[in-house]
Amino acid sequence: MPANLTQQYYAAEEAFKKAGTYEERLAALEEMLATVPKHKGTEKIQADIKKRLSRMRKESGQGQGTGSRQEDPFLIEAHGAGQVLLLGPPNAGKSALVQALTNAKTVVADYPYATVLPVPGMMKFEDISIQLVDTPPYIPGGVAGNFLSAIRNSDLLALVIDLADQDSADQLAEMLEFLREKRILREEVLPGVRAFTPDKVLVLGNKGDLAPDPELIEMIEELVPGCPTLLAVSALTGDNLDRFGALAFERLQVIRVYTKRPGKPPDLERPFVLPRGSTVSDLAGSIHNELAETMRIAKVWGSTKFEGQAVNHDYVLADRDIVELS
Ligand SMILES: Nc1nc2c(ncn2[C@@H]2O[C@H](COP(=O)(O)OP(=O)(O)OP(=O)(O)O)[C@@H](O)[C@H]2O)c(=O)[nH]1
Ligand SMILES: [Mg+2]
Repeated sequence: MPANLTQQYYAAEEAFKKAGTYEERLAALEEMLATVPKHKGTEKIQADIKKRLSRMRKESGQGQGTGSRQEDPFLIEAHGAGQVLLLGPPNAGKSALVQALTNAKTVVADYPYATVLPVPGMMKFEDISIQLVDTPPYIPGGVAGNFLSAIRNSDLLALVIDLADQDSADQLAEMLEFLREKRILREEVLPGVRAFTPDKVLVLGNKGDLAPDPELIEMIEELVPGCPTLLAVSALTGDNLDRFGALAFERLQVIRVYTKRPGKPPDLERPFVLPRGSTVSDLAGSIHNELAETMRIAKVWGSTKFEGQAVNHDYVLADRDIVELS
């Protein structure tokens, strides 16, 4: 049976052949698996890719149960509603931003290259937490191998530039070009591929308090090809930092759902965070594996026409819905 491989698959295979590092080979193989058409004619190819993937992960200690994934300082375990990784040139204020927004103890210094390893912290947004990751500086031409894994593993990228630095537009353009070249940033991303569409990248123009010109933001947006959403902030004065939380929440594309037991008030303290588009069944599965099968009645307060309306298991939930499962 013919394999009928697609353009996307060939592009991933090409990236695999060109890959210079372990991380690039791994990412390309994952993409080959995601893009290979799934039918009888490609069974052998699929099996071969899976075999190579599992061998690579085993060799690097990333297989399940080895525990070494946790030990790699670049691979920060995700917590909260999503992980936002801050990336930017030396001295832009990444550590100061993470310090201003979370309880993390980051090193803020008036000299460059102060941060040597990623540091996570939790940022409060309304009733949930979003994880921020401070990182070592980005340097033109590249980052160390596992740094790329850290970038790919996050849910959102916040590129940090220094508005008081006259090279900030060039630095931003260069970072975006680097991400495109590494195929981390692209127009379309298939499920299972660790890469970002442009909406998953934000720019924080930091040191807004020192920005020389109020029109600087517009100038950068015009100068930088494909400039993502750019927000002027200041880690020092706290200016606009609340807008960053709201923007990150929106771009993570998640919803908060509260649960209640029959006859009891809802638990508004600890929402479940689910991808946008999740159904009542998805919610049940995330509470308990079996619940998705055993639940019979689901009632929703919020997005339904009536309060406490009984809905089907495939009902698509909205942010702030309250759900009673029984
Ligand atoms: N005026 C002003 N200074 C800031 C702001 N944010 C950071 N700084 C200063 O800029 C310098 C660098 O800040 P860091 O947070 O250490 O920068 P970084 O991007 O983490 O630097 P590396 O770890 O070297 O990559 C420090 O002296 C900070 O006090 C800001 O919003 N306004
Ligand atoms: Mg730092």
